[in-house]
Amino acid sequence: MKFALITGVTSGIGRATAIMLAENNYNLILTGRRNEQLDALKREIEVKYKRDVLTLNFDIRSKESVDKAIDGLTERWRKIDVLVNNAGLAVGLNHIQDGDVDDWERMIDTNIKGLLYITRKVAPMMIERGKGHIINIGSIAGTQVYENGNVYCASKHAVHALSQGMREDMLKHNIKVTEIRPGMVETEFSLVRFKGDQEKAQSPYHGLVPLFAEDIADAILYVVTRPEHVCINDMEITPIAQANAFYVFRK
Ligand code: NDP
Ligand code: 8X3
Repeated sequence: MKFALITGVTSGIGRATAIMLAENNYNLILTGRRNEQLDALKREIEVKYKRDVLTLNFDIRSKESVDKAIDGLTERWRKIDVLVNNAGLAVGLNHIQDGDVDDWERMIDTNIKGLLYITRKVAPMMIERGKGHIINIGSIAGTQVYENGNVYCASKHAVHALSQGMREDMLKHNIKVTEIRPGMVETEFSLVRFKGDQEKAQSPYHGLVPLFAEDIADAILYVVTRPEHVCINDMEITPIAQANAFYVFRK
């Protein structure tokens, strides 16, 4: 039985990953801010898959909260085999001169600093055990920059750089680092980006079949089930109707 810690499981990719790893014999540490969804997912997994689940309810932007939650883990839960750095968001879609500084801070604090806070606490536990696997959920926005995407793209470029840096730093510790860069995935992502505007949130998916959260969970399952000596470094995944951040084919 293995242990995985997944950040941001209250919806989308994180939730689908929790379910898929539970189906595949993982006990889980699940984190997010919405406690009701966290509790419901814990119950679902315990009842349906008979796995042990620990929920940690904190805002990943708070270093104090991250430290307190991870420092509070008992010995059993400190044996983390897989860390999925998934929690993240895009807020707003504006030219740089019109950007909302609060939106920028939310993206930078969550996508970059939050990922760093968690990794800083979990990586030493993996190093102590001489094994582990860190999976960073980046984005196609981590290697490509589109108009209005400025700060979100910058935050995911940081995840791309950090993934490469972590892989180098973790090399002698036998710890795998994988970056997964999805294109368009239908989750709550667009609803958050467009601040609750349902109509705008649906617009990216008109006339095409997007990826679903389960498609990314499936990729995560693939990378964690490779033989010990194999590390999948990078994966870029788009729906068949999306070539990259710029070209999309709509019917
Ligand atoms: P969702 O909005 O459905 O899920 C995002 C998750 O992140 C939620 O569980 C949310 O939980 C959590 N989260 C956000 N902010 C915080 C915070 N401050 N502290 C703790 N948890 C937080 O979107 P996705 O599932 O699509 O997004 C998951 C990851 O995938 C993100 O990193 C995103 O950038 C990336 N991605 C998404 C793509 C897409 O098209 N959907 C494409 C490429 C990458 P809660 O609100 O309860 O805290
Ligand atoms: C989400 C994909 O293209 O909206 O990271 O930036 S995109």
